[in-house]
Amino acid sequence: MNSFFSTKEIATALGVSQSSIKRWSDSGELEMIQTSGGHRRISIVSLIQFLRQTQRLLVEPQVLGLPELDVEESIDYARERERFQTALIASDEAAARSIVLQLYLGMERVSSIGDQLIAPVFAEIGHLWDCGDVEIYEERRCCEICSRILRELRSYQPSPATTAPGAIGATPVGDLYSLPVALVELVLREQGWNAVSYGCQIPLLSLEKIIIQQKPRLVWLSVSFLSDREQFLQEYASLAATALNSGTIIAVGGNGLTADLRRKMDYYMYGDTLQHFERFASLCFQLQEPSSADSKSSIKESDSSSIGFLSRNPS
Ligand code: B12
Repeated sequence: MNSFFSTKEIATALGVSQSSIKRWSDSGELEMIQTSGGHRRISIVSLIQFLRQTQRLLVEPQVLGLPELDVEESIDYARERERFQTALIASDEAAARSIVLQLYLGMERVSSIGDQLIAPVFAEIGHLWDCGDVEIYEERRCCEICSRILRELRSYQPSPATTAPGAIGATPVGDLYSLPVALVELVLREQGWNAVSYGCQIPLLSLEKIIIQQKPRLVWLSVSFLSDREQFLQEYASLAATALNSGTIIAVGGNGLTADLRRKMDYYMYGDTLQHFERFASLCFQLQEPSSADSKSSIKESDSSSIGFLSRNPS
């Protein structure tokens, strides 16, 4: 898929005149570059952000390699879940892609798409696998299709500002669940974080090294499956201590973190959903760099999505 388009292609896709495109570019609404040959070009990132901000609809999305979008329909997640599940299990990638892009271009936040579409549909696919109605290879194919769609969404997100706070995340060793950790990265990048996911199966000691070297403002851990809980708790305790000493805020989530496990862990925030996390992350985004001295007292004030640490020193 092209990442830069001419004003003519964009005008056709939007069903407007080229002079409108030039006007939006001159007013700064639609970012444009000029080639060395003096030709105006618009990146897909600028266009997608323009469409999200102006809620303008593409009348000929195929000109830009984007799927047909149902312009009339209002967002109904129950209907979208049914359609998304059917498309995934039928390996109809174009239909699955169109459903997610429609929501994204419709200004739905990534957290809503993750919590209200992707998580429940995959929970259902998991249930169908458990009942033998879906084969392992079908479940895997659904994951691969969804991973590609999330990668495409990431390619539409603007690059973070050079001054953006840093965030890193991963899943621990033994945890092969790639969708939730990728979704958290998208939620953070949508807020403007310089968020980088290290993907699956990262030794927590390795994450510690990144914290010491890069001093990110936030580290997130997505835990869907643990092969050895005691070993995880040990390694996690060391990670949390390093984060604490570096002034790095640690946030965790995932179906693998049962309540009894969480009681044995230290963290700033546990999120059942991405929408919980999104609110917490937006507060952390506005924060001044917490100095390591500040964070030298115990992390966990409360383990729901209340932002305990902001009232950590009520005294
Ligand atoms: C896809 C899948 C896999 C795939 C993942 C592939 C991939 N590329 O990602 C693979 C093949 C790895 C897999 C393997 C197994 N799986 Co599996 N798997 C699933 C499935 C169907 C979907 C999981 C998923 O990605 N969901 C989509 C994400 C986005 O949703 P989510 O995980 O719920 O995350 C949400 C929240 O938890 C939260 N969140 C998650 N992480 C974070 C992080 C932060 C910081 C925050 C704030 C929030 C947050 O936000 C998300 C969005 O709302 C689930 C079904 C289910 N109920 O979840 C079964 C499921 C989890 N698997 C199951 C099982 C049993 C297994 C195996 C043990 C099977 C086996 N015997 O081999 C292995 C374990 C292997 C391993 N070492 O990991 C069972 C678990 C049962 C149990 N009670 O523990 C389930 C529930 C299926 C079932 N119904 O039985 N699986």
